[in-house]
Amino acid sequence: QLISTDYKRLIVGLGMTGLSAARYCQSRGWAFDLCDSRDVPPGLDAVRSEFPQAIIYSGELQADVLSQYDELIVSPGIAVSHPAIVAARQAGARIAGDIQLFADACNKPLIAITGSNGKSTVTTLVGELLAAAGKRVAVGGNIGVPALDLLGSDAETDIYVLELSSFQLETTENLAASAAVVLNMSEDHMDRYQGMADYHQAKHRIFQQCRGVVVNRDDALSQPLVSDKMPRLSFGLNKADIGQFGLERIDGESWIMFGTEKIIAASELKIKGQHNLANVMAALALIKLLSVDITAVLPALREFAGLDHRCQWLGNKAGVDFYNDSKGTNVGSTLAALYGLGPEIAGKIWLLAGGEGKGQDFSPLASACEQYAAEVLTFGADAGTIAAAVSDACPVSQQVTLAEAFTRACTVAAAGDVILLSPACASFDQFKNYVARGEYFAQLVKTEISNEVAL
Ligand code: UMA
Ligand code: ADP
Repeated sequence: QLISTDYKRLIVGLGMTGLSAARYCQSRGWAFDLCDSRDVPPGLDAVRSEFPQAIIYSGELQADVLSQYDELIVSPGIAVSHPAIVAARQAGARIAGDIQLFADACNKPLIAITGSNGKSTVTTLVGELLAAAGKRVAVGGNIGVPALDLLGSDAETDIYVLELSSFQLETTENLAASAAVVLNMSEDHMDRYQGMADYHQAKHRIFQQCRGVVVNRDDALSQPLVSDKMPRLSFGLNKADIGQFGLERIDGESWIMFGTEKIIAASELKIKGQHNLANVMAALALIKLLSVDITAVLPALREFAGLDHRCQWLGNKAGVDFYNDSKGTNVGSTLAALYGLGPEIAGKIWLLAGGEGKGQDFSPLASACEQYAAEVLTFGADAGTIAAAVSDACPVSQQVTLAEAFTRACTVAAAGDVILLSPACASFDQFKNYVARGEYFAQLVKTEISNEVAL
């Protein structure tokens, strides 16, 4: 890259992404400064000693400061619509993100995955299937390891797999993925977007300069505007055409098919629910686009047990099953949990939902709750909003905390029922993150179950 030595870079945000970008720039010998909108960014002293040459600005982002720079490397937790960032852009600064820096440097095949739900499941599964096919694979992005950190072991990597959020895509101009997918689209992050069109536009940046696409036939909003000549594989919960993935019932069994070829029966998989069949097909399609032999990875597919906090079975007490779906942070994921579990159980679901609603419309929950929920027990900041959206469809009990909602559910659930935490909300009003919320719930369940043993 021919860039003048006085090209001025500012890394905006001192979270995981900002620090990985700083380390990356440092490793390349590029000068940079740092800033964070918090008065006291986390780990400030350590940052100061790791990057002694950088100016560090903290506190509310200032237009006059940001506008002095040629390039801003903006972290996903900061909206690019922030007035100071808009001013810098108008003053001529390039607005990039860590994923753009990664794309600029990456010269290996890249599988890029976004969508409203299922990203982490599909990303992990793709990683495991590629490893089973003998590929040296590096997995990261929104799933947890910043993309730039993966480049450290580039020499030992055959394929990169990135989970990408809409926030990361907003600051990415030309990803040039070998295979890219928008798994599905439903409302999320409406506190950061003007509406679905805006959110859709951010997600679809994943297809910029891509060389192959995977398409969800059941979701028009997932379908890319790319040339008909682009290599393309589709998946859907219906019968597949030749050369596509789909589902078929054969002798009473649901099968994942590739055209007319049987690939794997749903009963052979450890992960359950229709949404997970879609996830499996998406993963198979992504690796097939990279010419990986899918029959070779079927043993690994059978072994894949899914991730914690996603419709995870925790145990049973007196015929009541407990499920932790703390990663169900939007309406679409909670619907997947209700439609996934509802038809499989003898009784009804006691749904624990609530937290920070991110400006979502909760009304799509009503008909699934009417069909499958005994009661919706709401808690947290948006307890009232959710209650109002579903109260015409099913009984509702509004609580303050998750523990209170759980205690009530335990007293009223009967054998054959399920107690499900699938909040449809972010956790930040009452927990550090969805993991902390899920672990807290798992502890409540553990205590409840061990009480029975003690009796
Ligand atoms: N923050 C400020 N001021 C700043 C910088 C950050 O207030 O100047 C706040 C943000 O508002 C946010 C927090 O600090 O609440 C973290 O923001 P960040 O951009 O520094 O985040 P990172 O630590 O770099 O983590 C990010 C992703 N986080 C977000 O997009 C908010 C992580 O995804 C991701 O794993 C990581 O990069 C590595 O790529 C987490 C996430 O919640 C899991 N993602 C959202 C989601 O999945 O719904 C999009
Ligand atoms: P993401 O990384 O997009 O948040 P995860 O795989 O972590 O996706 O799953 C998040 C939530 O979405 C969980 O509640 C999970 O059960 C649900 N989910 C997973 N796959 C799908 C899908 N294809 N459609 C709808 N919901 C899904």
